[in-house]
Amino acid sequence: MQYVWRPMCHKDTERSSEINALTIAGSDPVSGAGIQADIKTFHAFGLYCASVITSIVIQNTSGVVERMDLSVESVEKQLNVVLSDMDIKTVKIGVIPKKDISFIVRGYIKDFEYVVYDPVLESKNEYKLMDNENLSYIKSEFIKDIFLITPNMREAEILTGRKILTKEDIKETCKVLHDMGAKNVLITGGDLNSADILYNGSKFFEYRSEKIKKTVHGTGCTFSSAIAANLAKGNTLERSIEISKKYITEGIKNSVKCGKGYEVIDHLYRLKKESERYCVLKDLERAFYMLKNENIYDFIPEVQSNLVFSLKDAENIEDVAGFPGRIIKVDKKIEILGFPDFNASRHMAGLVLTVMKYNREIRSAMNIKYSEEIIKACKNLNYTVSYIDRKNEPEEIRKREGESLKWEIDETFKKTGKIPDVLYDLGDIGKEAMVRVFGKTPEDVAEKIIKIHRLLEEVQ
Ligand code: PXL
Repeated sequence: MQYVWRPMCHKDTERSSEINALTIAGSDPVSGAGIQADIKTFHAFGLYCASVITSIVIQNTSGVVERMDLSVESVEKQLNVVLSDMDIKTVKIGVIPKKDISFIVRGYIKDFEYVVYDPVLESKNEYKLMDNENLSYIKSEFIKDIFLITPNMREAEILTGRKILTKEDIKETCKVLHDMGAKNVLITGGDLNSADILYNGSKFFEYRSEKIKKTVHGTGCTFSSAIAANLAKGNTLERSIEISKKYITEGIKNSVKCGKGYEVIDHLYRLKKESERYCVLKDLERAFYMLKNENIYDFIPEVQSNLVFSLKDAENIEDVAGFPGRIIKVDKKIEILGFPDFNASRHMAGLVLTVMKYNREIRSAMNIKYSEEIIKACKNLNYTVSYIDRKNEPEEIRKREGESLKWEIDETFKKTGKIPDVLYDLGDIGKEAMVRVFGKTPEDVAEKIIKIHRLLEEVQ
């Protein structure tokens, strides 16, 4: 099933325990892992996240240098004030450095619906984040109250004392952790290039994603928080892992180089992307009304027009928005048949994607009617204008639907070394002559077209 991003709106739920979550973990001052990662992740999925700190982990993107644990009293006081105030049934637990803290935490989470535990034992630079005495307590007692435990392979080895060399070893280790008391076990398989494996006491499930060759800070915490958030929203465990795997893969792909060491996952990438999509659609709508006010109906060609705008990191035509059904001419006016949307124009979207191969800043384009006067006006306005002769178009390009426009851009760039403001061709048998106006934004394109229109009106 296609995953559709849907942050939870508070109206979706009646119980406050479905909108609140808690993280009990260590603080990461560079905000990639720990408490900071957890808060961002829960919020990215539309939940409110309270945070109880167990330890201040002194670290930056290069690694941990020291651990300053909070006293058990301060952890208990934090739990007390938060849980006497907020209705919470979902918790994600990360770093618990000491046995006395584990003991107190255990008392508070007994009645929780979902306890997701990421057993953080050491940092990437092998700094210990849990005392040995606590490790024994976690293995013998703490694990019994856990709904889902999410160790990586190294952590699973330490918790069980078993060596993991094969996928079968991962499965056997899942069973051992389940026998130790965890209701569900998810061992992340990155270190062995394996899938992540979930064991629910009776069945195994495997989760794979495309491989991204980079080590990013904060992935473990973020993955387990995302799973907890999705459980709280009412998803099954299997679905929660599936959604979280996609979320984390996107976060890794778009990681941020914020310091000198490892890159950090972008926890809020989805929200940034959603707001960019909204702005792209709104910008198109605004530009359409600029053109409508100017009433450029006489610029609309026989095949009608479209105005498109692409997302910054567009990869395919689904990332380019335009007007469904095009911009049309009716009764000496321009009209649209629907509001701007993504994946609404194949030809013009393909054109802009090709343009962006050469210049990532030019993300918008519109096709208008060809006339000698329009081209003359463009030149008078000092626009850069390129002409392409479709007679030179190779037969194999001509035969393939949608390839001609891309060929025109490739040829233009080969010839001039740049993307012009305006590209025109004089058509061919069965192909109308056409002018395409390019710009950084739809407003930029609309302004260029409006200037042409005004100049022609002055002349008449
Ligand atoms: O990624 C594990 C982790 C979790 N939480 C905190 C950390 C680290 C790793 O360094 O510092 C607070």
